[in-house]
Amino acid sequence: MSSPSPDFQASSPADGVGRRKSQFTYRQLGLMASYSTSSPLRVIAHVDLDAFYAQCVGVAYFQALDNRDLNILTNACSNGVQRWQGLIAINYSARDFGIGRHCNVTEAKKLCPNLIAQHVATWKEGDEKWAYHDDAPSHIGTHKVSLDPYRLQSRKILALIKQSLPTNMQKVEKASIDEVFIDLSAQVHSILLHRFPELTGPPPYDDPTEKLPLPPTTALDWKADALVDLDDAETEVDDPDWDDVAILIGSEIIRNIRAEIRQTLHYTCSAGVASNKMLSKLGSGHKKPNQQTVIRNRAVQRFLSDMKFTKIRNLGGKLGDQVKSTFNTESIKELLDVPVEQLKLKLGDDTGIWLYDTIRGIDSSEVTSRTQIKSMLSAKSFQPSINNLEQAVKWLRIFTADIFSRLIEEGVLEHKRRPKTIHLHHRSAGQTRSRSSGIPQGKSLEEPILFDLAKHMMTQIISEGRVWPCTNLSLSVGGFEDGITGNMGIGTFLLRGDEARVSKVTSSNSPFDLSSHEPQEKKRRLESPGIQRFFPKKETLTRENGEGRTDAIDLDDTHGDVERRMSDSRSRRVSTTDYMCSRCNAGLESAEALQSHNDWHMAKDLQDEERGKSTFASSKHIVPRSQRHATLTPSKKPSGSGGGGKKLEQGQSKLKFG
Ligand code: DCP
Ligand code: CA
Repeated sequence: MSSPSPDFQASSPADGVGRRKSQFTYRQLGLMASYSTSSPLRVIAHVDLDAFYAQCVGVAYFQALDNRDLNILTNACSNGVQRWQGLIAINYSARDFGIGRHCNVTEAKKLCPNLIAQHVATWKEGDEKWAYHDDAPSHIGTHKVSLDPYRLQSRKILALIKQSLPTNMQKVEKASIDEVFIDLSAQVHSILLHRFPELTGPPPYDDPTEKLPLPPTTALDWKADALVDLDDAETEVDDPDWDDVAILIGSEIIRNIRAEIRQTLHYTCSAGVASNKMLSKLGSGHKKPNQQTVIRNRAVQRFLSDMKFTKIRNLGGKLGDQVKSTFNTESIKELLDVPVEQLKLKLGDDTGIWLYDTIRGIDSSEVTSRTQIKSMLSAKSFQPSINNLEQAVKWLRIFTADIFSRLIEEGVLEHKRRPKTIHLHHRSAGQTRSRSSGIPQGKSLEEPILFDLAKHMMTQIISEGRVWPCTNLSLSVGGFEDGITGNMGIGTFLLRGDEARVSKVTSSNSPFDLSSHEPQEKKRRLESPGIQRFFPKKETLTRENGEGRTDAIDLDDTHGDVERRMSDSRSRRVSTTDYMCSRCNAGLESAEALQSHNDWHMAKDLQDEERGKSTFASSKHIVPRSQRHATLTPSKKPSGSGGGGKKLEQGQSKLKFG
């Protein structure tokens, strides 16, 4: 063992002797390397593309070398992307004219006559490929939005972000089509050790709970980052500690990544760098466009207290409304005065504690790289309704093309992942009929296979009679399998020939119907008014109903969809047969149904686990409260050590210490 540096020897025996120490321990530093959510030194970034669809249009023009529209790219020109008559993306130049998502195209053009409004790409009824159709805005009945062009750009950006990170440190979570979270902790940890060799040695007395030495005398140069002020903007009474240095390194990494995205792919984005996901997301939206905001731990209270809690993830919807009406305020500052007991009383224990932590900037949810899709859905509500098989088949062609292009993204052509089941839901006169089928597994999956299965299921539904007019059709695939799972080759999952054929199922026992087989206890949980009901369910679906947002992750609609399927099936109980689920004793009518049912359990477990992690992690008190306060409340260290007591500039750029 190498002997501790003289500095450590001087300071170890008793605090206060010799040089002051960091508030962080060797153990906490080490935890960064394993992305532990309990390290107070975590560095998390959120990157969000500015006016994303509008930039996609600019970049597309740029790539087509249309000089007129080079202006769009440089933001010198006002542009927006419309979906039917509404605007869904508006570049920042157009926003200067007061144009926002609340405007329709006519209103926007009044505000800015030179606005270039491009309609999103659409599938036209019967077409096999999406395209840009000038007449789409007035043909909502015969067109369906395609997100393919934006997904393609999104993929390129995500790939570039990953490439910019060390190969073994790519903890990146795609949060939506244009935003990602990146856990930079391990990379920052390795840079810290490289730049500050004094951190590499074993802790004094080999005790990992020993405090680190303070960072050396240096000035933290925050460059052009927007740095959130402290309570008293003119003073920085505390010396920088390793959390400040860690966040500074994180912001350097992010600045480089943003520059790379700009240079290589021509997109601007904004970012937030902080110690957790919630804060980093608030940071990326703080100053836009093309800026990054750093929220140091010491600035968290100030940053949050000026804010409305409805801006926080998961507090924008129903839960936010309930909190607002219960406590008669939208202000975080005012809500900070409400005792935790009161929050628990009014909102339930879990929600109360979660809220108490959240408004104090505490969030130990993990950045999860697992972006494994569990199901894909393509749907359309018809206004006016459709009335015959020919029309339905035209839409099924579009749905299969839409789903297949997403399957390609999932690596279906390279046999990385593929779905095992396909499901069709048909709605008429308030009644939903469903059919499911296994997807033949032995050979390469191709689009016509899905199309044929979809048509076959449609014909079966039609044979029941009374199916027109149809108000909604939706096609989905599920039961995804990796090419290789553990020791099991893909052969393990091959369906026998007869299993692959279309099987008739009733609505109530469709494997896609989350409610039909679910254990009573789980069903109760879904229906119970706990915190979960406020949060969107994370499935990857695309649904279009002529209103609202269409996105790769269309959360609210997914929720609605599950709810709808639950209530649809309540009235039709399953008649059970020979195949019994060992987990919940549900009876299934066939081996395939049982397998799909087991898939459902697995998917549900993963979903529960994922939701549990993201929403409840903080409420489980993973970080001891005492430690949280150490992180979040700048300790007023005695003056006389380092730069204590002096008036210092924002961000400590003039600090001298050590
Ligand atoms: N989108 C949509 N419908 C909505 C909102 C957004 O289809 N109601 C699409 C268009 C957006 C993209 O999703 O370009 C990303 O959404 P953001 O909320 O991130 O908004 P922007 O990227 O357009 O703007 P900002 O710069 O504010 O992030
Ligand atoms: Ca965005």
